[in-house]
Amino acid sequence: MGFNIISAAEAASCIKHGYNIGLSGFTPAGTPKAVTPEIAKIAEEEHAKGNPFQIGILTGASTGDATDGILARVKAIRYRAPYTTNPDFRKAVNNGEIAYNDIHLSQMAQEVRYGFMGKVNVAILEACEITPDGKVYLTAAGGIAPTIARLADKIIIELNAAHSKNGMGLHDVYEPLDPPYRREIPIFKPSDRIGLPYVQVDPKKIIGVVEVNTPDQARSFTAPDPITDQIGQNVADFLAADMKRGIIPAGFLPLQSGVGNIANAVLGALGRDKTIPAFEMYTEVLQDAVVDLIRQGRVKFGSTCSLTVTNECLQSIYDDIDFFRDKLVMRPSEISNSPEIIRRLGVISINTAIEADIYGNVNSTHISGTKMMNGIGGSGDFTRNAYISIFTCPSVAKEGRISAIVPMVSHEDHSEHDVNIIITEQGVADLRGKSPVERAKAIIENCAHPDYKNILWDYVKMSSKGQTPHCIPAALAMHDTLAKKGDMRLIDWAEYK
Ligand code: 0RQ
Repeated sequence: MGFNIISAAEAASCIKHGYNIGLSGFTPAGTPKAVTPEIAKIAEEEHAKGNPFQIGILTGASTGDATDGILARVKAIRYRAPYTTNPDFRKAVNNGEIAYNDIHLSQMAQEVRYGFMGKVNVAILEACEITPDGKVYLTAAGGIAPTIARLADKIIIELNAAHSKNGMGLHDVYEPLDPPYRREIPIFKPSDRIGLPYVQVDPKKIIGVVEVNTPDQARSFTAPDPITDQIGQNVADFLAADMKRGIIPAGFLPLQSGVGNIANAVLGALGRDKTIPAFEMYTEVLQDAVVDLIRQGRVKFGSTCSLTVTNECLQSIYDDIDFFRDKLVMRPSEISNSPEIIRRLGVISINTAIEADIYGNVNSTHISGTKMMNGIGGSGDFTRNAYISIFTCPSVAKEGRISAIVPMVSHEDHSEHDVNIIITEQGVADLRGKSPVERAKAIIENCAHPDYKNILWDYVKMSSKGQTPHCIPAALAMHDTLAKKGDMRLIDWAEYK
């Protein structure tokens, strides 16, 4: 191999206060796991001595606890972009301890290249193989690895034996040029390959290789429940009907689906619905349900940024690589989430909302308007550019005390101009071609929980006329009622007129 084998602690000692580190990975998949806990130890030692020690973290999407969790707990993160999911990180962000820049995932690599986030001092890349001339074979995700590897002053490789070398060849590594020299990204179908199976790095920049044998910190799924199953079925029925009407071509269109239990249930339902032909995915995360569907022949090809699957599922792919090699590709997030390609391919996007309003604006990130949940992730990349953009969510949260359908979202990530379809377990609101007033009717009648239908109609009745009727003093009154009385059903509109 020709590189120094160093310990994780030795590698971490190269990271100084004020550095920006760039990490491979996208979700816990493919994220380094050995060096970052050692950085946390250095931070604790320095803090005990009264010295400052904080770093910036630039990566593809969320990481595992070994990065966002451990480093947030020891207050070692000054700056972080983009998406995260860690509860301790979330707590620190909402306490105002971390500067968190929640940008669209497709933009992360280019904004690092444009210099918007400062220098990348050190890149840490997880690999299943590295060659003496600097060919780095990534593990379970593309993320922003090619960009940070090129820009960083120094590189640390975590060579992780838990990822089989069978994974070599699953990646298609491609980095676009920057304006004004940018050209089209020549992907015309999900299975097109346009790059290299490895990240080429300058071997002189490699400080050393840390040998690791640690699986991804994958999240497991809770079993689907009747609500998620019903949402999944509603999505499948809607898509089948759109195909029958000829809106979706008979050969179907590539799908994108977000993370989480709802997304997994949706994919399960689509797989079972035999009126929908075998389809392709052009997505950013691929979960266990899709791997099963590939095995069953229901999914013909999966283009993704990461294999965000359970460790058993990942191992089963490595073990059966001859079957999967021509059915899967992993791409950098700049390509998996590229607006250009999403629009060209006619991707159907399916993402999860925290809340939606009666006009079709969607909040995917903030609880009650101020507290960050996870982040926008790739949901904006796909929603804005999809052929059909779908949002799903249960109609109520917290045993019915919170309605997911509200008069006005308390934070907006996806606007009424981009959102085509809202689906809850109650039903489907098709917003395409509708005015705001028509949309309100569809959303309240088809998606709101029965406990909230009259409440929402009462709001509409008290709104002043206009293109988008609202009663501004009352627009966030359901959120205010939740804060004051703990249950949105206790709203008294008279207090807000
Ligand atoms: O709370 O955790 O205390 O039980 O929010 O909600 O219903 O379990 O749904 O896990 O799929 O998460 C939008 C956050 C949904 C996620 C979001 C509470 C609810 C529960 C979680 P508990 P569920 P999920 C691909 C695309 C944005 C990014 C994205 C997400 C918790 O899907 O981060 O889509 N999406 N990226 O009780 C208060 C409300 C609530 C509420 C739900 N209205 N008010 N709490 N909850 N609605 C991924 C990538 O880009 C990598």
